[in-house]
Amino acid sequence: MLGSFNDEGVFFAKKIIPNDLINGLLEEIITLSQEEKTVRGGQDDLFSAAEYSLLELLQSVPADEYFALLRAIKSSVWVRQIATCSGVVEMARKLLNSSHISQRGNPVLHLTGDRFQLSDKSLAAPWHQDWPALRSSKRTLVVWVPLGGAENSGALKFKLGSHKAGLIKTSEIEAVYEIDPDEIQKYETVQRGVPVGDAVFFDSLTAHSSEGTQRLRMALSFRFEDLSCDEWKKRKFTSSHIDGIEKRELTDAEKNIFS
Ligand SMILES: O=C(O)CCC(=O)C(=O)O
Repeated sequence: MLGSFNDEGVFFAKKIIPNDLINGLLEEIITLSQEEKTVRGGQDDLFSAAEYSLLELLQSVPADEYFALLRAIKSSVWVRQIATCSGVVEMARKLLNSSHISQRGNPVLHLTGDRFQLSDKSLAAPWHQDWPALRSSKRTLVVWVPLGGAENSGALKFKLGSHKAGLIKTSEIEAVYEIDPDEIQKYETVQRGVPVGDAVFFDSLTAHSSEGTQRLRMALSFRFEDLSCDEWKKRKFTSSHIDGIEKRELTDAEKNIFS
């Protein structure tokens, strides 16, 4: 497992998130975004109910109210519980090969879905590495946890082995640190559906992207840093990612961290 992760920069973990945590979060999303608080049923029903409630909300309140709710959901205790459940923390320790790990920044909520798009700008992410937005420990692990809609084209795409290239040149820093696809064409692309309950662990240098979807696809991401990283210690354990991304060009010193 560790060997293939070190080689490919991505690891698909099966059934690692307890169902009751995902269901608890979906029920909370439904409760907070609609008046009717009695939705019951299996996970697929809950996810469809969450999609319906969020869409109703989006169509009935000003955009800033909708965004405020999404921000509130991100700080839910259910999200914290998912990000720190024992299976996830143990896997992060193994993959980082360190027993001293941290979660410096806050979790992020990712949505794709045609009807959730508020402008002509897609909600999908172009090819990018996460490290430039994080700038914490040299080896930082990203965990991506779908809440629904990621069984097929809603899953992330990865460029296997691209983490070994260090920092890849970016063309655009407006939303994420976008990479020109030509820079990473030599790496094999993998897109594997991720059922609810599974999680994807990837190196923050592994290039990845997402596609626009028709229905809602919702996922959480959070990061683990290696507190025993000497290089990060020298940078006084700073990070560019606490509540959001501080968007700026990489300094020469930052570029040299991986050379
Ligand atoms: O879920 C998505 O659409 C994008 C996720 C992503 O790029 C990330 O977690 O870094």
